[in-house]
Parts: sequence; structure tokens; C-alpha cells
Amino acid sequence: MTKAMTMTGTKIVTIEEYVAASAGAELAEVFGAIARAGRQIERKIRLAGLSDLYGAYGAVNVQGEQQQKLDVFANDLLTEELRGVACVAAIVSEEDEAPVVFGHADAAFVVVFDPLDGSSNIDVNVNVGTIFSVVKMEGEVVASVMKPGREQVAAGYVLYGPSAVMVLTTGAGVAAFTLGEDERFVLTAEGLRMPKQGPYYSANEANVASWPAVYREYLQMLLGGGLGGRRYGARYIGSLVADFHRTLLKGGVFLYPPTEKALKGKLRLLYEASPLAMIAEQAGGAAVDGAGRILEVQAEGIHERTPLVIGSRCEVAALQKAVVAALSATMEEE
Ligand code: AFP
Repeated sequence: MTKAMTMTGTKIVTIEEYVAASAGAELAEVFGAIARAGRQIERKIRLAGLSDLYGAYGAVNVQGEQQQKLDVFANDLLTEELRGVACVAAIVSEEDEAPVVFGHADAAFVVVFDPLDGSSNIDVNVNVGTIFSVVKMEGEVVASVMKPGREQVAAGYVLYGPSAVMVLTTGAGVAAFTLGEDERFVLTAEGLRMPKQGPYYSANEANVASWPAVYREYLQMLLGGGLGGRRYGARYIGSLVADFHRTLLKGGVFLYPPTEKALKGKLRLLYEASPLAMIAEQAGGAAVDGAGRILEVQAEGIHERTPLVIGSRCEVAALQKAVVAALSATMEEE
């Protein structure tokens, strides 16, 4: 990882400046809007206990999940900030059943997002995040966002933790920006690389009994030192952004396999798995849905779910190999 600069250094680079230099002025405007929304979401989260923003909003979203007050706030804020950007044609959000189309003529992009991932953790003051993906507007909005993730123009997330950090890629490596006291996200690291093998696995082990056998065996293999003799530790926050951020920096593997009840797992392809997969690959890591690369998956719906195994190359490759072998053994039996 290259340490880019610090607030005490001479050159301060903001997100808008960085993206403008690396990917052009239009995309910089998109990131500027997300950064403004992220800043306001961070402030609301920080003060949530003081302003009665903990707890349920009283409605259920398209996923059938209880919306938190901050889910609604974050969704409205991102939508309105992005509506103000002329090159954004529409947004697709976890919280809205259908795309919101802005009616900007010849707009280049659609932004897909989960406004507040891990929001069931808000009331207990645990990290949450915003995940987003930028795709080219080509024809219809729905067709534009349902392309395989390898066609994303950019992806990123904001982690609202002890500090607020935005991690992004525009397809040329991964950079991190930290929210400073002057309310700007400034470059704090670029060229981030995920370790080839890491010290942790991260999964909701309460579900192990309902995972397919190949995932159970994989976990046993990790625990038994079967991957280069490494003894893995467990880490699980239950906020994908936070679990992914640790995996990006320290290495290892995050997995949310299929379960008996949820054959496609819990996580969403377009605004959780795909953007994080783009970041993982840009940092030298990998992401699969079991046998296949996440970035090759052709979506069938905007709120589609997918199993997700993401992290260091070594751990992800071992899982993928095991799933491919299990599938071919099943096919031979049939
Ligand atoms: P919420 O937004 O409902 O908290 O869901 C968060 C999430 O989609 C993702 O952030 C976590 O990785 C995952 O769910 C945790 O799911 P389990 O509670 O089933 O472990």
C-alpha cells in the first residue's frame, strides 16, 4: 500500500480532485455528490442517539426488511444529492422497489446503492456503511444496471466507523479517503493491496448447519490448518462494509454461503457483491459466488441475491476449487 499523504503533509487531495484527475470531470461530480451525502450521513449517525434517530421507521422495504429511520434518511439524502448531478440518469437503491429516474437528457451514468448497509447494527452503535456502484447508462435503466459487474465504471463504499472512510476504485487501483475535521474526504492511501493470504475468516457461523456440505468442509479445512498450515482466527461484525474493510486491509475471507432457506444467500448482487468484488479484484483479491467470478454474473433482477465469498486470492481460490469439484462430482453421479 502506498501512503498517499496525510493532513499534516503539504499536498491535500480531495475525492473530487482525485477522481477528476483519474477518471474525468463527470465522474468526479458523481463522487462529489456521494461524498456530500456520506458526510451528512456520518454526522447523523454520530448524533443519532441525541436526535431520536435510533430505531425502526415503521415500514418494510422491498427486501421485506424492517426499515430503520437512518435507512430512510440515508436513502433520501443520496437520492437528492445525485438528482442534482446532470450526468446521473437514475438511481437504483436497496430501499426502492423500482429505479428513480431523474429525466436528465443524455446523462452518462446510473448509480446503484445500498444507502445504509448493516443498519440493524445502528441501535447498538456498531459500524455501518454505504455501498455504491456506477454503471454506464445504455438504453433502459434496468438493462443498464443488470449488466455483469465487470462492466462497472466505478465502485466504492463509505464506512462509518471510528473515522469515516471512503474506499473507491475507478478501475485503476483502490484508494482510501478519510473524512477530516474540515468536512472533506481527503486521500489517505492509494494503491491498496489485499494480502495474498490472511489471518481471519468471517462468516455467520450460526448458519453452518444449513450451509451446503462443501462450505462446511471448507470451514473445517481453514480451522484445521489445511491452507498452508495457517490457523485462522474468526471475526464477524454482521455489517458487510465493516467485515469487508477489515478483509481488504488484513486479508482473509468473508463468506455468506447459500443456506437451506436462502438458496442464493442473503446479500444483494448489484449493490453489495458486485461493487465490493470490483474493489477486491482491483486490490489483488477475488470474489466468487461459489464456482464463478462475481463480476461475470448476469443479473436477472435489480434486487437479486447471491452467495458471496470474497477476500484474499488464496482463500477464495481454495473455496472456488472445492465448489467446482463438488459440482462436477454431482454431475458425474447423475
Ligand atoms: P441489515 O442491513 O439488515 O443489518 O443486513 C446487513 C447485511 O445485509 C450485511 O451487512 C451483513 O453482512 C449481513 O446482512 C449479515 O447477515 P446475518 O445477520 O444473517 O449474519
